[in-house]
Formats: sequence, C-alpha cells, structure tokens
Amino acid sequence: MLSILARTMAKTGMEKSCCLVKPVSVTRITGRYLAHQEGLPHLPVPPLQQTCQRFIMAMEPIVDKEELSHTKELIAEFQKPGGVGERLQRSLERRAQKTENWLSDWWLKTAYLDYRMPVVIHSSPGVVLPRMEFNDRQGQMRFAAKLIAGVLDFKAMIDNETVPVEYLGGKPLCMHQYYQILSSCRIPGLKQDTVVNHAQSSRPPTHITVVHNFQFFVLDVYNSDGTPLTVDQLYGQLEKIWNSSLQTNKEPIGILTSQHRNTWGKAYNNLIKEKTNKDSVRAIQKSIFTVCLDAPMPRVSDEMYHSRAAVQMIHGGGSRWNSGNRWFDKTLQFVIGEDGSCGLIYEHAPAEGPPIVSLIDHVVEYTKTFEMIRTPMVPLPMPKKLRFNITPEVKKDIEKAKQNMNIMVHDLDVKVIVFSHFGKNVPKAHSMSPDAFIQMALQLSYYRMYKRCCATYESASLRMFKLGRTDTIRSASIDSANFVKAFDEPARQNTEKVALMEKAVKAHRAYTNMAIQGQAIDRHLLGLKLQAIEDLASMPEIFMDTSYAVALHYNLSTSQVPAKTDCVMCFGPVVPDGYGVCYNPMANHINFSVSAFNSCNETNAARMAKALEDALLDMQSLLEQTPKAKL
Ligand code: COA
Ligand code: HC5
Repeated sequence: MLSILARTMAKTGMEKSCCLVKPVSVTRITGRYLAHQEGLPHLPVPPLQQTCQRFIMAMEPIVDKEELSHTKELIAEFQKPGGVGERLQRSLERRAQKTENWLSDWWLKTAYLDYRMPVVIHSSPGVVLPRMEFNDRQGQMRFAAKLIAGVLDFKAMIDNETVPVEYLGGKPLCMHQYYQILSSCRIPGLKQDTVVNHAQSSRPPTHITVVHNFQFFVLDVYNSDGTPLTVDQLYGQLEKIWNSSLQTNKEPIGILTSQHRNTWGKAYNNLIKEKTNKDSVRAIQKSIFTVCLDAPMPRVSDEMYHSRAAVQMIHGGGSRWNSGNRWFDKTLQFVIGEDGSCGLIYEHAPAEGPPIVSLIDHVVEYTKTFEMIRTPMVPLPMPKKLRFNITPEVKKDIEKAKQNMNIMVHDLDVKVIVFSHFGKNVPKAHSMSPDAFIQMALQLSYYRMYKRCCATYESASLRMFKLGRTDTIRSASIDSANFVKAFDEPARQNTEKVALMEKAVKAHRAYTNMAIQGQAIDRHLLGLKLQAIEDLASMPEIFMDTSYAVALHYNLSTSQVPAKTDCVMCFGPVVPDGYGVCYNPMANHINFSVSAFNSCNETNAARMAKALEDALLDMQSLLEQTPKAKL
C-alpha cells in the first residue's frame, strides 16, 4: 500500500546529519545528490489511446450528454491511425528522449512564469504554524531569532547534501526542489517572469532580509569565520532592526509585488532605473529568505483565529495592515506577528509544498529543542537598511497597487476548520485510503450544495521522476458521481450506499496510483497541446472543444499536504466561481482551509466548510451503522 510522503532515512547513505551547522561554504551540488538524481527514472509519455479513452471517462460526470458525444467524435478523429494525435505523440516522445523531463520546463512556464495573474491569492500558498505562546514584541523577536537559526540549520543539510530523501510508495523521490527554495526569487517581466537562484552562484548569499513597518534590512546571518549567528546574536540584530524602523508612515514599496504581473513588470523596470532602488531590490532577491515582522492585526475570537491567520499569511490583510510588509516575489517569507501568530507564504514557481513542509517540520522541532547558549557579545555591525528612492511615478504605482490589493483582500473569503472528530484513523479502520475518503467527502459536499458534479483537481506528485512536479488527480469520476447521487436517496439501502462509497474510494486510489506513476491524462494532454503549438499551423479541435474548457474549469481545486507539524495550509480558488481546499490529515484530526471569492454569489467558504464537516461525519456514521458482516 502506498504510504504518504514518508520522510524516512535514505537507503542511499544520505543519512540525516546531526543538526550542527557547518561553516558556510560555497555550495556545490556534487556527488551524493547527483548520484541520487541520476538513479531516478524519466517521466514517461503515456500511450495516446489510453489518455484519449481516460479523457472521455473523466468527462462523463462533468459534461452533458450532447457535449460528451461531440467530444467522443473529436477524440476519435484525433486518435485515428495516421492522424494528428499520432503525429504529436511522436514529437512528444522525441522530446522525452532529448530532455531530462519533457514536461518540467513547459510546466514551469505554463503554470507559473507565463501566468499573469498576481501571485498573491492566485498562486502563492500560505502556511499557518501552531500559535506560539508569545504575546509581545520581545516574544516575537525571540521566536524570529530561533526560527532563523532553525532555517539555517536546515540550510546546512541542503548545503551538505544530507537532506533525507523522501519516499512515496516505497520509491525515492526527486530532491531537486530542495535546492530551489533558498536564495531564490521570482522576477517580473513584461510578458513572462523568470526565477533566479543564487544558491549555486560562485558567491552564494550570506544574508537574509528582514522587513518591519514596510522597511527592508539586510541581516548578515554568518560570522566572518563562516559560523551562523547564534540565537542571541540574531535577537540582538533583530532588536536593532526594530529600533531603527519605528516610523509607521513609510511607503509600502513591497506592495508593488502584489500586482498583475504585466503591471508589476512595467513598474519594476521603472523602479530599478534608479541605482539605489536596483541595489536594494537585488539585495532582497539574493537573500537566503525573508522574515516579515508584522504589525499587530485586529484581534479575533479563538474560533476565528486560524481563518484570520490564514489570510495574514496569504495576503497580509490589506495596505493598512501587513500587505506592504512583504516581497511577494521572494520564494520563502516567514511571517511572525506579535500575538503568537506565525507561518509563511511562498512563491510557488520553484517548488511544491512538501519540501517547504519538510523545512517547517525541521524548524519547528528546532525551535522547541533550542537551549539558550550565552555567546560572547562581540559587537556586530548594524544591519543595513535598504533605501528606496520613491519618485512620483513609483509613488503612483504604489497607490495603484494598494487599491488593487485592497480589492483582492476584500474579495477573498477563507474559512479554516480543525475537524476534530477523526483523522486518518477512521478511514484506515474501514480499510479505505484516507485521502480518497476525504476527496469523496468533498465530492459529496459539492453535490449537496450544487446538485451537480464539477471538474475537480487534486495535486499528485510526479517526483518519482527526475525533475517531476505534479499531475492532476480528477476526483470527479463515474464512481464518485454514482456515490454522491445515491447518498441522500432514502430509497437506497445503507449496504448499497456503502458499496458505492467503497467503489468510489477505490477508484480514486486507483487514479492516484496511475497519476503518481506518470499515467494521468492532464499533463499528457497539455504536452500534446503545446506540441501542437510548436509543430502545427492550427490547433486540433479537441483543445478548442467546450468539454476541454469545462475539464479545466476547476470549481474544486484541492491539495493534500501532509505535515508532522499541526499546521494549516491554504491557497485561493483557481476560477472565479470555485473553491480552493487544502488539507493536512493528521492521525486523529484534519486541518482544512477552504477559500472562495466574495464576488461570486454562488460560493461561500464557511458553507462549504460546514458541508465538508457534515459529509465526513455522515460518511462515518453510514459506515458505523452498516454492520461489516453485511458488506
Ligand atoms: N487501508 C488502510 N490504510 C490505508 C489504505 C487502506 N485501504 N490506503 C491507504 N492507507 C494508509 C497508507 O498506508 C498511509 O499510511 P500512513 O499514514 O501510515 O503513511 C495513509 O493511509 C495515507 O494514505 P492515502 O490517504 O491513501 O494517501 P497518500 O498518503 O498516499 O497520498 C497523495 C495521496 C495523492 C496526496 C500523494 O500520492 C501525493 O501525490 N502527494 C503529494 C501531493 C502534493 O504534492 N501536494 C502539494 C502540491 S504543491
Ligand atoms: C503549503 C501547501 C501548498 C499547496 C500548494 C498546492 O497544492 O499547489 C498546487 C500545485 C500543483 O501543481 O498541483 C496547485 N493548487 C494550489 C492549484 C492546487
């Protein structure tokens, strides 16, 4: 049975290092990492007929009969012997032979660098850590110091190539993404963005950036002998930063990074015309990561705490609050408030959630086990404040960005629930895949609310393959539709409903297995489409068909991101009338976040979250009311 991304020790000798940070050295990806990477299989190109057949099956629950029969005709035409499909398939297979991964560059461009919506809400996920016990600025800075030390401890494992290899279903995973999350940043362009990574440069960075009251500072985190600053030293430096950024009337320069990418690309070119600005921007881009010391946010009840913390991570609360206290292009930004709230936001282009979560798990453990070590107080230089020359044009861009940000903030509706009735334990006790069980609960919730099934996306890891990213598990299936339609039918027997549930759960698990083995349909279809753009004069009709558009209109965009830490992950919906649902299933409870847009009358995050709780409980009671012997 496939297990979760087991963070087990490598069998390849990449055993966990003791957590001592070695002196920083020029990081060179060498022996062990490369040997591991070289052993990974290449992403396959699935057979054409298989994808065509599975595409039709995936359309059945989400398009009407007429559309489906039209799509069947188009597919038959596309896949006929000697047809356009075969030609594209051959080109794709040639591409696969020539590259390390036929998909990864295309995916990076399509999903991220060419995608022009703001990264805020539309792309960058947030993570809320368990609430810490501090409640004042000393506590905030002390925690920040420990967190920085913990991240540097993890960085040492990256630098020494001793990050434990992850496994999925007993197979080792590609570790490339770990080398992309530190010292990197997205850079806006007029039509396409880029990502820079300074970790491999001849002089890798030794500083992080800290932002407080919208003012950015360069904080050197290594001593001249290459040892990392101790927590005490970091605390002292943070205090200096705090004391020289007390003014609260500064221009929120970072808010520019929340704009539509073309707008930001233009504003960026204008901003960096000035040398001072260019140097400051480069210092942020090059830094190992960013720490945002946030101003206090409005207090809310304990019940609302997680939902409020989720939006603090996703967007910072608007221009009045902490949205300007960010550089949203930065790959990794830790966010720490005064009230014990902490978490992070990450720019998604370089990596998926699991490497970020591994880092968090390490850092959280580190902050718990840390003991104060008195360090000789050698005076350290004052961290450098980054200057920005705000010309009238830059000021205008900031004002526009503030307005747009506030509109986006108002539009995002987020509800976090800690589902405490059960976790992975209940589905496991009924011999069901917990992930598939949760996905079927989501299908049931959606059906109950809308009386229809919708295109549903669940992330599947492709990291069994070299440079693998993700494919799509289509959770709405013929079997899930049969299950959700029967569930509230009084005429149906419980035994029949349980049988339908089991069938749907099994079908989902089967799709998952197929996806993680590189045999799902979505990235293959994308590949064929992009190949058509390269090879053909006109677009094959299946890609212009309504069914294909419906297939990609994910009213439910979901992702499981398991963590050891009891954290909540969150992201925005991907369509105007959709939901974003992220969950972290623990042994005995499940953390969920549900997002939606307020501008859509049909969606409501709290209602969907409630429907999900009800669906999970109803599925559990159905299983418990139906004696096993009868199954
Ligand atoms: N009976 C009993 N136990 C079962 C079971 C069954 N029929 N099926 C599964 N289980 C157990 C597993 O052994 C596992 O046990 P563990 O908790 O001891 O490890 C656990 O239940 C979880 O398995 P399951 O719920 O089936 O899911 P999974 O962990 O295999 O995850 C995906 C499924 C799709 C999430 C995973 O394959 C994946 O791709 N993850 C990456 C997703 C990702 O990248 N997300 C972020 C994108 S940015
Ligand atoms: C810290 C949790 C991050 C989860 C992010 C995630 O799941 O991103 C998906 C990536 C992918 O390629 O499937 C995209 N999604 C948010 C739209 C589901």
